[in-house]
Amino acid sequence: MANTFGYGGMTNHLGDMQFSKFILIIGANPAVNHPVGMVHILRAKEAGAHIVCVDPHFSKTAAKADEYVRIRSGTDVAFVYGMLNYIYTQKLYDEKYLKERVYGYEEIFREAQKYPLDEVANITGIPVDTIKKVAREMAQAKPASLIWNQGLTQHTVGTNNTRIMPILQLVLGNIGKNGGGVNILRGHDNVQGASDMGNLSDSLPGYYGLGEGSWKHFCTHWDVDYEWMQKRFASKEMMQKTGYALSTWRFGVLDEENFANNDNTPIKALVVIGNGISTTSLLDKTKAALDKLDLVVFIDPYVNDVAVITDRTDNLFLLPAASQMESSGSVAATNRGYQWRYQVMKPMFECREDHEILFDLAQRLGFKEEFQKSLYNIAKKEGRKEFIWPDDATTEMAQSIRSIGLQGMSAKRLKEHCDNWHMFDKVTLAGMGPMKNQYYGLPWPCWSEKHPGTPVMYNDSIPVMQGGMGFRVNWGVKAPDGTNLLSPRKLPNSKIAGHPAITSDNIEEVLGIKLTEKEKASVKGTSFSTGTTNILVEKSLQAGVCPYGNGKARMIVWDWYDKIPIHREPLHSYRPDLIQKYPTFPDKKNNFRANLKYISRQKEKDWKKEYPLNMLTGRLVAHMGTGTETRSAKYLAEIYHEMFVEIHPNTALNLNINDGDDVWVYGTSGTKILVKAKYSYRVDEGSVFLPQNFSGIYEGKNLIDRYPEGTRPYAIGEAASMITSYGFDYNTACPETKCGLCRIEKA
Ligand SMILES: Nc1nc2c(c(=O)[nH]1)N[C@H]1C(S)=C(S)[C@@H](COP(=O)(O)OP(=O)(O)OC[C@H]3O[C@@H](n4cnc5c(=O)[nH]c(N)nc54)[C@H](O)[C@@H]3O)O[C@H]1N2
Ligand SMILES: Nc1nc2c(c(=O)[nH]1)N[C@H]1C(S)=C(S)[C@@H](COP(=O)(O)OP(=O)(O)OC[C@H]3O[C@@H](n4cnc5c(=O)[nH]c(N)nc54)[C@H](O)[C@@H]3O)O[C@H]1N2
Ligand SMILES: [Mo]
Repeated sequence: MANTFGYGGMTNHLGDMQFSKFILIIGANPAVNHPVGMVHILRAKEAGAHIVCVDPHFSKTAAKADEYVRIRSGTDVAFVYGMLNYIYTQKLYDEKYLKERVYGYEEIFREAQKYPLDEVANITGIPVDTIKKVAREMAQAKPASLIWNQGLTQHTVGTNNTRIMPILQLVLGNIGKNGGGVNILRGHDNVQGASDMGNLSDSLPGYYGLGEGSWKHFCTHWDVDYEWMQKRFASKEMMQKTGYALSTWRFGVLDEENFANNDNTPIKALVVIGNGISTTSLLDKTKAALDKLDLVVFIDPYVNDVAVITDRTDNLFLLPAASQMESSGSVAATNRGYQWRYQVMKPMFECREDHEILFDLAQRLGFKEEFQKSLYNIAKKEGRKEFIWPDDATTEMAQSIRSIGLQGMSAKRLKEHCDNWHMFDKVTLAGMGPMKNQYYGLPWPCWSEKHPGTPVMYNDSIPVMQGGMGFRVNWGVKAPDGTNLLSPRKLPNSKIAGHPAITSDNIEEVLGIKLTEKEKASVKGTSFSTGTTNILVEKSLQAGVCPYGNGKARMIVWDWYDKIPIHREPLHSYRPDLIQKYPTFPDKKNNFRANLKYISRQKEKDWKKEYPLNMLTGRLVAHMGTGTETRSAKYLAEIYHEMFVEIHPNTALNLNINDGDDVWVYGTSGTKILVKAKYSYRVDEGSVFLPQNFSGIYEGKNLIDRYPEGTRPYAIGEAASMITSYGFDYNTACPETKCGLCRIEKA
């Protein structure tokens, strides 16, 4: 997503799917993982939309779909190229849309020719007629919506997957339309907010990146000295360098060859706040790293699952955090809309809200004053001595995060929305009565206090003040081949066609206006996303244009290894015969500070010989994430109380395994888990499925006695991440948990 359009997130929203005529659900299981969102999909179905679910596992969503298409995991790019091949030869694409709004589609159509349908059928396991049928139905339905989630991202080609899907939707002209779009159903509560806030190792908040300009932008807003900030780091280079990721930090503790990527220093301490971490592949590496560190701290309302996995006996701290019921503030939903969450009860016992723990940490580290300075500044402006948490923090976010347009948001507006739920249409999100002219939660971008928010992104047929916009101009106005990247189209109420992002240097020329000397001085050297005043944005809105420009979506990312997405076999492929033709990426050094293996791992040996089964993983409706919270809830633990592996009876019986037997499942890293076999027709004969929601048993060893008195979960089990295969997305380092190989033996 991020690299096709420049932003991450869902383009439309859940209610908007009720306007779809066709919904392609690929690599997502909303019936289990987004049951409330699923209601909208079922409503669309009742209204006549055709629902197709493409998944290697016959999921609960597949059961509700009009059509289930079984795909071999890790081959979605090939499947979509098959569709594109057919769409191209049958001229089912939206030519006008492509010409006006898209750059690079000719190259995509050329690439699609390399995927004849019988070849695609061979790669994916999907019959030629099915590929044609899905392509035809989707192309003819106007509009069609596309939904994906982790079934597409947790692969070495995860980024290629998440690029080919918007490409398909652009070819069909479905982006920027009600009932269309790419709808990525996000994970945790507030995961959208967490990424907006920059809980990422490659960017400051608001997707500003880590460059000097970004640091300076935030130093200005935080009112701290840039030089002081730089001194927090070993060097300027380290300040601007992508950090470790959740998946790669272990290498920074364990592997000496990796220390060079981290200024020749091993990681010595780890603070875990709000993450299970037992859910990351190579759990044995996580354990080894936890054992080796000097200091480990968990900030969590529960006993974090890996706290019982590590053998360390000292310098391991559990700091009890308050739960969401005991805290308050803004949280972002999957549709980029923010909501206010009120505190339900005061924190119980000795637990404390996360921010209080972090304020104390900042104090011990010696920078509490700088950490809180902008909050005090906001209070001072309003004549207060003390800041109000979390309201002033929301103001700080809104004022500094202009790249995605949070400046129209405020604690006051969000509380009004929350207090007046009944004044918003549940399907369109449009406000009514006193809430007229705003959309529920002010989905970003929300450019100013008068802006309504943006329920559907990239709709250039409505005025900017109603949430209209073209595609963001994020990579210059010309492609390296000289092609103009600006859109020839105009937003309604505007005389200005495609234009670059608005800056202090170009505003007069682009908008055809004159700034006063005073205005000029206040915006000098800034752009729509930097600086401290909203003048550039307000002037753009007055001229009827979107401040981030009006450009074309690009299908070619010219500075990436795969300039356009292509199919590459998984590292541990179920079809080793296809590796020669569709090899994985070259090994990559310094990928989120780790030296990661790709081709050398794929070619290391004939993996399938030792590990003949394709391994799928996913979620259970009654458990969340690692299951720490839900397995501690009596009634949820009762629903799924033990870890299992779904296996086809034909496969199981050939291995002398009966339904309910204990089995060892061996992973390609030489690790193993002890689980119950569950006969299932939801998997094909070559695949098995493991839920990801268990922890507390480690290679057969029950760790329940390690939980402190009174904290034992009701259900424990082996973690799938113990045996999921080595492998990381080439661009994001997300682990390849959605396809790997394994071997099963009766215990
Ligand atoms: N009840 C419950 N709800 C949750 C969660 C939970 O743990 N429990 N977790 C939350 C979080 S953090 C997230 S990120 C979301 C995740 O939401 P989803 O992505 O929907 O979750 P998964 O079940 O992991 O995977 C979805 C589907 O992808 C399929 N799949 C696997 N490999 C492939 C492939 O190569 N191609 C295709 N097309 N499909 C494939 C799987 O079989 C599975 O049915 O759910 C959120 N909601
Ligand atoms: N095999 C396989 N592995 C996977 C996946 C898969 O599909 N297959 N999916 C991956 C994905 S998408 C995800 S998101 C991860 C799951 O992600 P995890 O982060 O491992 O899952 P959770 O159990 O939700 O972890 C949240 C932790 O935060 C704590 N917590 C809850 N509320 C608060 C709070 O207010 N403050 C603090 N400080 N802590 C809090 C909880 O007690 C828990 O320990 O799993 C990943 N791993
Ligand atoms: Mo997630």
